[in-house]
Amino acid sequence: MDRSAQLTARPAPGEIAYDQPPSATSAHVAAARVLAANWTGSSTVPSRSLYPHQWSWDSAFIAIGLRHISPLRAQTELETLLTAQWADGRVPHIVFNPSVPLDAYFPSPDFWRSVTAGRGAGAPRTVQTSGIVQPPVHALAAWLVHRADPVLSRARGFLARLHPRLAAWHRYLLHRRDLGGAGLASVVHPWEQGMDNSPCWDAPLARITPAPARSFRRADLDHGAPGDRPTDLDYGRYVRLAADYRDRGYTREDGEFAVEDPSFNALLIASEYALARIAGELGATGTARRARAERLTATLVERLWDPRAGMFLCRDLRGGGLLTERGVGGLVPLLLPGLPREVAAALVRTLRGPHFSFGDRTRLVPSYDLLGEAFDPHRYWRGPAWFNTGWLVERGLRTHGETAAADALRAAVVRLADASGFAEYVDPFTGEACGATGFSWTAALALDLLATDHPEPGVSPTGTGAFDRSDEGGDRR
Ligand code: 9WN
Repeated sequence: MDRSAQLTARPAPGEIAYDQPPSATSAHVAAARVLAANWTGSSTVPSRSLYPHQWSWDSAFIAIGLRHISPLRAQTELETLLTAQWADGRVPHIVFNPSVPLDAYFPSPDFWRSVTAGRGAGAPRTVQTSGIVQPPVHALAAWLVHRADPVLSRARGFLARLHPRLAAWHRYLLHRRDLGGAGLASVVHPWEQGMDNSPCWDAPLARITPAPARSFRRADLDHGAPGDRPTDLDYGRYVRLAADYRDRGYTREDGEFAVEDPSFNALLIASEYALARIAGELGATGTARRARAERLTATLVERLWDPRAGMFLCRDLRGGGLLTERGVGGLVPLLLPGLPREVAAALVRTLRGPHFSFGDRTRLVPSYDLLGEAFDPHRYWRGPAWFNTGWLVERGLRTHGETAAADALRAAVVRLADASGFAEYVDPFTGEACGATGFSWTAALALDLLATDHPEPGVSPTGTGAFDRSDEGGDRR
């Protein structure tokens, strides 16, 4: 099969040869080709078919991979996204491309109506966006992109221009979104956390009256198999929550859904460490930010760690208490260097234990508990393995010196990404491709793991662990 056919074809189960790794060069070329095909000139779409606009956390992951091919494109990716930032600091989860037809994706700009409904919150006037957010991976991405080519970055004033925007973004999350009052940021819609359809949201979503099915038309089913996608009932609830937030002017976060999520907050903390580095590069001191990242790590453990589950859980602020569902987001805090040693060790045991079975029954980390009642190996975020969470857990394992497990996960990400045609997600047991193929962050993060071969293990207590390495281009000033 020629390469372009491979990028769109979905391999049948059993077709994937796990034990024949792709050559690094062919995987690199194929991944770079996906990113080139999805580049619009100023940013990258997650998928040409399913997601034809710019998505916030996708762009951060994409930039992390793009820096190995074109540091300039990687910088531009983040700059384009941050141009659509709202005056209150929020970075919208979608930046719409005006040349894409309205019916290509739902909910479209005429649903969000950011320019009018978001006026009070400072939505931009010249670009249409959604009104909710996604996980704050951006400062981390900006730091890594800078490290890939510090000379270009300094010449273009990349960090100097981004720093105030990133600082405003974190301020928004740490103040406006501290709905629980303990210091952590909350999400007000499942799409904000990025794992839309996770069973973690089933209990809080059950309280939401769905919008009538006839009141909207899903575009995702034009491209994806219904069995791989959220149900109509879930969609009705997503629509209701987003419409209610919009109708409150995107300024009142007192809706029926409010959750403190471990992955969202771990990414915020990792990005706080990165912002401290960025401040240092710009001649300021990052001490206060680093101290805050350490304090937030302690708060995360206090609020969301469940020693019996051996992992982090979500806190439902409207239903009162920790949700019992085990989602992969509960393993993501492993990337934090300041975790207590026993917490990190327990997370690694959970990753290898019966609920996720990494290295035994599963090839990549499943998005949800293998033993959970809602587990489904193909349906969106209810079991399949995703490449961004694989990458995050790999970074975490490396941060805590779990080199053998990190090497195994790294190899699995690269192999399955390439073999699945850079699928959006895969069956965690068989590696069968699900969702879209030619998916941007799958290609980008495979590229990143291909490029960052065997970094030094170990933790820098004031740095960002595995992100804080010497193999990212270095300082060529
Ligand atoms: C809603 C773009 C996005 C990802 C999310 C993923 C999916 C959108 C959707 O696609 O969400 O934002 O329509 O399902 O869940 O993580 O950012 O790739």
